[in-house]
Amino acid sequence: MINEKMEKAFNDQINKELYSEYLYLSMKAYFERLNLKGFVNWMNVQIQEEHAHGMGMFDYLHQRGGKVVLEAIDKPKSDWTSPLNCFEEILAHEEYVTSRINALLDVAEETKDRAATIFLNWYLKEQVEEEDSVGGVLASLKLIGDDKKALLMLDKELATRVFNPPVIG
Ligand code: OFO
Repeated sequence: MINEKMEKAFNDQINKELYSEYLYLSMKAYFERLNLKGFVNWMNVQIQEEHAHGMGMFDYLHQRGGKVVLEAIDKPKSDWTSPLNCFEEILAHEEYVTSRINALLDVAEETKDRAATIFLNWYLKEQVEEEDSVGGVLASLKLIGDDKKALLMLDKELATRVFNPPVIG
């Protein structure tokens, strides 16, 4: 049976993962408006990944005999000033999520929940990948500046991203 404090921390994080899904859905709508279909595809993959992250914790909590309590999901913003501005915010968001996973690991340590530590290590590794992949797109956008042709080339590249359902834990 999972400790109450750990259970609460997991429930908070499920909400954050589902908020991430919602945020990327809003960003997908932004890129639809810009008609940048490769960026739309990139967001689509991100949306599915965030859903998988949330559901991974949802399933894990049940596996550990815990209770899932869903809270309201915050409203994401719906406008950005540019693709660069959007990706700057994504990186900041992912860094925040990384800090939350670290906070969960602190609770796991505090409550001596070794099983949760092992499970959460997967999420920490995933965050390293997320920050790296977002950082890569952000670096390209900085190089591109106002070059519309280069932006379209990046859009083509982002169209190739595919979702591979993660094996969590
Ligand atoms: Fe779930 O990794 Fe992004 O937020």
